[in-house]
Amino acid sequence: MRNLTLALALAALTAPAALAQANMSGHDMTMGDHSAMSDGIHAEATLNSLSDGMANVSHGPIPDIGWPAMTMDMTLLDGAETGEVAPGDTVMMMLEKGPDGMYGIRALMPME
Ligand SMILES: [Cu+2]
Repeated sequence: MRNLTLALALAALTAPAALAQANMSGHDMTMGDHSAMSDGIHAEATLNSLSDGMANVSHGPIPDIGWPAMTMDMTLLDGAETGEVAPGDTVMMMLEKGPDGMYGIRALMPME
């Protein structure tokens, strides 16, 4: 009986440490994912028009990738999410490099 109590006490002591370690590795993975996604750029823009595979946007400077403010056509990447925005909206653009190495739109989200 005494051994069982000791075993339970040990389990209670070591469990939180195991949990903490799991959290730590989870955190590390999140950090790793984030740096792996450093190609993902967010920028605010006005959506001027939206057509199949293309969006025309007016965006401010995007220092992350060295772009000045401009109005431009941008490719919509395969499977880009644009369902909740319409021309005239102020949007948050999520940009990623496409297969051609050029930045394209991964998603357009309405600005709150
Ligand atoms: Cu531009």
